[in-house]
Amino acid sequence: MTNTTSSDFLVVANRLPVDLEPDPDGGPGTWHRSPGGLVTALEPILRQTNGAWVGWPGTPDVDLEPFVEDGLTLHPVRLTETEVAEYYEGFSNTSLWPLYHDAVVTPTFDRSWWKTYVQVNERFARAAAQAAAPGATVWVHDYQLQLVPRMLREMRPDLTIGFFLHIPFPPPELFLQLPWRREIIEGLLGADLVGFHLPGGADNFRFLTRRLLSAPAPRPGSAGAVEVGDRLVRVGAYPISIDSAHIDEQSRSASTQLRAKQIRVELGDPDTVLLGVDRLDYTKGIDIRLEALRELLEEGTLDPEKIVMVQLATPSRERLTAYAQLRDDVERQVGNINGKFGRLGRPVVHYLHRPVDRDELIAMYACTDTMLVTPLRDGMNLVAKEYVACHGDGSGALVLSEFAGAAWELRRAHLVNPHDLDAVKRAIVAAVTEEPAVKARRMRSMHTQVMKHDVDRWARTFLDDLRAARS
Ligand code: GDG
Repeated sequence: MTNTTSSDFLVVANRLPVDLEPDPDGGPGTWHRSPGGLVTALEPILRQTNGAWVGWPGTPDVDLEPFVEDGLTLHPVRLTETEVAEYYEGFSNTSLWPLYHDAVVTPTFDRSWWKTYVQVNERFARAAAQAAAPGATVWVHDYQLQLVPRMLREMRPDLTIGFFLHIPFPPPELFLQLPWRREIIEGLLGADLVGFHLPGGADNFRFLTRRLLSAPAPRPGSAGAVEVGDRLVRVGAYPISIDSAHIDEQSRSASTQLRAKQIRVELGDPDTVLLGVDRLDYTKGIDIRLEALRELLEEGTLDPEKIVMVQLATPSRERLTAYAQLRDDVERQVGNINGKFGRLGRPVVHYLHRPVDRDELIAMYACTDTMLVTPLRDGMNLVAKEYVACHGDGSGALVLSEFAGAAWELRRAHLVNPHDLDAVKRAIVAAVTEEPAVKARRMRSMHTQVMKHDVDRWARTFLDDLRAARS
């Protein structure tokens, strides 16, 4: 079914919330919901507002008309194989992604990737300009599309444009390495409101507008807005969240509780279940938690007969060298631990390199005693919040990196510096051995925070501020 009517509310993101999987026999292909934080966060809001979504369907070189899938109006943007390699894998994920994550892997800057990034951003801006009704609100997402706000404003000055960055916005000394730093800042300033997860990101951005564009310091009473010619661009912090009530309810359901018990039996009925859930990405610190576990087993602090760790590692960006390398390293670590401490039918680490379905994931959160979230840098980390939402009964414990955005709100977690291996080990031991009453107090306080600050509130706050910014 097609739908060509223009929309009053539009989301523009690199990926559509569904993936087109081509048929091997050349047929039209089938649609699947695609994984990832952004989709999880935005789907409920779009359904409530009857909005439309502009994005790439996940397969190169396909021409598709706008269509409606599962109640969502989708406007596919075509990318060629070369564009995927240069705009997405190249500039977005080999230049910007590592640069914005504290350069934990050295970013590569390539002039032809940049040209393709500009070209693809123009195509997204054009697609949005075509799909948006007069005076519509357009919400542009993430690091792949930082030039779209300015391009779209030039094409359609009638639109209200918001931009939200889902990954950290780096400190100036890192951002300034980018050869096209000025263009990116100018691109973002095309929006009426530029949002980040945390106030630190917003501060970094404001500083860079003064440093690179000589924007005047924000006027008192302007809530830190940046002056660009005769326009005022609002800048703010909007910590993203999850559909907390839904996850909370699902975790309490009889079927989830039953499955949670079964999982523990399938794992050999250990005293303690540890869990990690991540895209297989070098920013997530999967290797750090495995190293901590290995040392704790080696020293005898943890008993391999009593503890089990599950690591779900969703495949991600598999064609990039840094990701293939990480996979090898993680799989070697898992093999090492199991080779040394497992026995027949009883590995210590259960590792899955494939996505599991949502119901199974919730049951896993529910049956887990200690969740391990140890990124070196992470914009927010929805996994930490999802885990907390599943423990409204006060059970469970969370080990959380200080460098995940979630640490800003989840102060009662076992917060840890992931660069300090001894500290990670201490945090794991503390989480595993803490008195149940103390544990429950921590978890209940975090649960209250996550229930109150859900994704709905995040989106409403952003969109209210966007309306206010425009008026
Ligand atoms: C980016 C930023 C920011 C994971 N494995 C499975 C699965 N997931 C779901 C989780 C969660 C989502 O994917 C991952 O979200 P995160 O926030 O943890 O991480 P990124 O993908 O890196 O997201 C991040 C986010 O954007 C939102 O702004 O928080 O900092 O990097 O919802 O549950 N879901 C299923 N099976 C899996 O195996 N069904």
